[in-house]
Amino acid sequence: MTIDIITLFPEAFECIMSFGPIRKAVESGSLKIRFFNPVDFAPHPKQVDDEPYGGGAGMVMKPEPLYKALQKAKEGFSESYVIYMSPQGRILTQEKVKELSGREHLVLISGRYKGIDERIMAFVDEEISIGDYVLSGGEIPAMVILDAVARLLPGAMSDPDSWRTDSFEDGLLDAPYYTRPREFMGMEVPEVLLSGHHGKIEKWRRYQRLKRTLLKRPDLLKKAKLSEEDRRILEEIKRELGIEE
Ligand code: 4GX
Repeated sequence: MTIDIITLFPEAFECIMSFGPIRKAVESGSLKIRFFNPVDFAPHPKQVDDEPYGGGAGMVMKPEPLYKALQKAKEGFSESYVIYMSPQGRILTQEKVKELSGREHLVLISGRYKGIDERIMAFVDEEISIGDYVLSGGEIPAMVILDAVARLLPGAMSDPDSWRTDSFEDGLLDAPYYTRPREFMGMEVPEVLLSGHHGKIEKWRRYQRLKRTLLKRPDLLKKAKLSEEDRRILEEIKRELGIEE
């Protein structure tokens, strides 16, 4: 797939492209990343922002350079999906990341200042937010999408099966992990993990995932894919913890 990023600061992406799954996805040929800087599409004197009509503090990104950058990015693609990174969008979820990873061409618009001229929204398919806080630009949100999408592409992960156990894959948080040494600062690794009994280990992990999700992110349980057995275990955990409903 191709991910195009429209930004005034393409250099900001260098560091995350230089290591890890993004680099691997690019090197293996499953991902192509390109940058389009609105400055390169602005006539002399290369002005990309201007004062808002109606007055008020802050600047707004002018529509023409953005539009031209967008048209250039879309050249040669029959189907492009254009995303504007903005706190007004729906909050990014793993489900959305998966959907995006199946597309042929994404264009991510990273705005600065107060935002972009509203008329550019006519060319945007979706607004996506990475959370309810205010950043100084859409670059970090675009990097978040880049990272989350790239790691799902073939060739991005050294262990391609690893995503199967990711948190959110079935709507639950992940189980706790332990590695060597067996004893650390007086704390032991749970016995079951050393038993070599795969059935028991899977059962323990499922139990831990359900318990963690209940305690740390109970909101996720409403949408999680739960079996009858899961629901029975959850009731048991609630009884153990004395949680009433
Ligand atoms: N998740 N920002 C966008 C410009 C802006 C300002 C107002 C629309 C309206 C953000 C986030 C985010 C900072 C990117 C402001 N756009 N983007 N930028 N949180 O905070 O995605």
